[in-house]
Amino acid sequence: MSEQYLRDLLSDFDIRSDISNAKIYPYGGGHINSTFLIEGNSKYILQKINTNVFKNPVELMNNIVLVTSHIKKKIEEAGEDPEKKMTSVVKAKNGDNMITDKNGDCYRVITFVNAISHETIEHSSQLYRAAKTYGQFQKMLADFPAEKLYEVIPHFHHTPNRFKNLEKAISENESGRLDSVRDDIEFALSYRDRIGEVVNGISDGSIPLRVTHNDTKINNFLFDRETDECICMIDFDTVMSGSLLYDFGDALRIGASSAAEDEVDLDKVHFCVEPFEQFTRGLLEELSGEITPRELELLPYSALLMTYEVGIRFLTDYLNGDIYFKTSYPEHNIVRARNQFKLVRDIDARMNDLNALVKKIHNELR
Ligand code: ADP
Ligand code: GN1
Ligand code: MG
Repeated sequence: MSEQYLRDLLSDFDIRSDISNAKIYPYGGGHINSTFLIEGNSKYILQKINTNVFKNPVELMNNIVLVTSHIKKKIEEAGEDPEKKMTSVVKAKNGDNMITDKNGDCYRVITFVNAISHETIEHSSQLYRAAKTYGQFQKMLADFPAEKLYEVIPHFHHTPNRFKNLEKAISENESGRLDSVRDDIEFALSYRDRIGEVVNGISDGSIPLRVTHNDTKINNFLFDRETDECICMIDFDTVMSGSLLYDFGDALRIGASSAAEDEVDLDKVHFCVEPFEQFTRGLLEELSGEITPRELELLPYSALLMTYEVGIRFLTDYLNGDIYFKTSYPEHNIVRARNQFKLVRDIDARMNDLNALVKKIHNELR
């Protein structure tokens, strides 16, 4: 995709400000889509949607428009400017939510909220503010009709299903890398009996289904450049029915890690209690009236579960030959998997402390 190619694509979108001299460059650290910043008088995000991952981009874009419009309406009702607090999909000139080029590739333009994301956190208070933003996101979507959402990736956070995918990847050994990851596989398989709590809770009704984000890694929260206030969430590709526990756990697996998701030196990778405490406090301040006893009980477990789940997804992708996540070098996925597994060990070792901490915060807020 040359710069000129992207510039030509932009002329098909209904962009009202002059971007004829805008600079276009790759932006952000997402693992799925190809993201570009359009920097002219106004800024925009241009993304090539990864249609290997998202097989139904029209339905996906419809979900995003429905969810962001619903949220913007709530922001407006609260007397604030929705354009400053939430992203919008910029329509194509033909009225569609995206364009499909002659190669069948799909592109979308999203407004740029004047804020930045952090790949790792710099201060644990950022997690408190992120949790508040997440809690408000939950509240704003509480009356959203979930049946209007297309299930973009079925069983996205069904961990036992992810486990089966790992077993399949092991038996197929598509990449020929199996022998080099025996220890990692042994670790992953040892959790077989401990990964069903959330899906079981959803089945028996103790865990309610809600409209959830499903990809709450910390770089999907935007923070004000100057004040570091958490402005909003982005990356609504996976908004679907799900459990609050998915979002809680997923936010903490990077948010409470001492290091980047692909830090190679595992001595530098720890699960930190302080950001966990901050996120829990922020979330419970917003949602303690809504959260069920079983959800409350499983908050620490969900950090373990979601970190484990992503770990086995990286391992699976490594065995499959790096066909899902973007990678920058051949060992990238196994480095990520080992990093996540180090966190899993750490969370597991601290589970009693984390459980006690959640109870303490809950009691304080009652
Ligand atoms: P991916 O699915 O690949 O993660 P994202 O939509 O999360 O794609 O975008 C990748 C990164 O680009 C984000 O983590 C963030 O840094 C940046 N980004 C995306 N959309 C916006 C936006 N509207 N405003 C500001 N930054 C954005
Ligand atoms: C992907 O798109 P991004 O980079 O925000 C992935 C998440 C994983 C994450 C691991 C649609 O998130 O599920 O947790 O990588 N998104 C999708 O970092 O698979
Ligand atoms: Mg993202």
